[in-house]
Amino acid sequence: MSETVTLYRGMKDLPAEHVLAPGTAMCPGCGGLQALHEVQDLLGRDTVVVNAAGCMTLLANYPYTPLPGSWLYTSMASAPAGAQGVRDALDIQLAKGRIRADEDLRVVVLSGDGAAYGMGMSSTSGAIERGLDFLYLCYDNEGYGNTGQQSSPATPLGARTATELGPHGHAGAKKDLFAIWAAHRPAYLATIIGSEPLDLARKIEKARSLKGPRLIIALSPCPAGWDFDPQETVEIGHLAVKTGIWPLKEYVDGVVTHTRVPRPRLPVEEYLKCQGRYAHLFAPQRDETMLAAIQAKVDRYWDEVGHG
Ligand SMILES: Cc1ncc(C[n+]2csc(CCOP(=O)(O)OP(=O)(O)O)c2C)c(N)n1
Ligand code: SF4
Ligand SMILES: [Mg+2]
Repeated sequence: MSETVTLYRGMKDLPAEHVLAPGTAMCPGCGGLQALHEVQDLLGRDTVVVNAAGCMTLLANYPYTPLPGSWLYTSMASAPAGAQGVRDALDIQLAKGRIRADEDLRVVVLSGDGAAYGMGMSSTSGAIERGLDFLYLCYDNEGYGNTGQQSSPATPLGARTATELGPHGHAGAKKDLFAIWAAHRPAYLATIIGSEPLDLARKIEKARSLKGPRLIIALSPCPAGWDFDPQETVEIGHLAVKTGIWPLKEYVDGVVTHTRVPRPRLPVEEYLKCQGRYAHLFAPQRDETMLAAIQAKVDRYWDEVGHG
């Protein structure tokens, strides 16, 4: 008896009744998913997504992909190595004439901050060093969201997480992933947020037009991990930009440009006070020392980049 196995290239090849509505497995108001929706619309079908374990992994139900292109799942540490394998396979197919140039696919790593800022750093550094032609999209919800919002190397000062429930929240500072990538002199770097879709669209178009290692970091308001009402996602995104705690910027040819300079800059408290992860800074009494430290950090950043 013979059995026919059908290999699907992506959602576009699926019978309509099997197409999953993207986002059905995710928390309502997920800011990471909002950014991913916007980015996927711009990247289109000719894309292979290499996904490191995290919240977005829940989107895929084998053998179906949640995005219009293809989907490969890897361990947290190895998505850039997976991307190298996919890129090499495509290059071999091209060289052997098995696919035409117009059938080539774009290779995209999709990971959370735990993978991008931490566990996957070594394979990321190696991939950039080799000049791998890939786009790395990090949705940064500032913690290990999928496993209950434990602290990650992207958790900001003062935020409470499942592993830092003390009176002052997280004692460390958010790692500067943008600067770490910039030190490798990649082809392109940018920060985005789903609540600023025009800025996001321009940066994705720019990234699409370039070759080599490229990074996009999307701050991703996370109702479940940051403790806010899901309908506040867009407003919290706006406040992240208006208070200056999430600078929107890009890096091209060694030059960093800020694409939105918040003027006047709102006090950072406006952003902090709408999230339960910072509630301990306001009640039962205000933690003036920590609030001042967070504000000073934001002010120092903008002073240093000449927009104070
Ligand atoms: C080496 C390793 N340690 C722990 C886990 C369990 N784990 C799965 S997803 C996840 C959180 C990943 O965090 P992040 O990359 O920020 O993605 P998010 O869950 O926030 O989307 C963890 C710790 C794992 N898959 N591999
Ligand atoms: S935990 Fe946060 S990042 Fe993960 S799906 Fe829920 S809202 Fe999105
Ligand atoms: Mg995360």
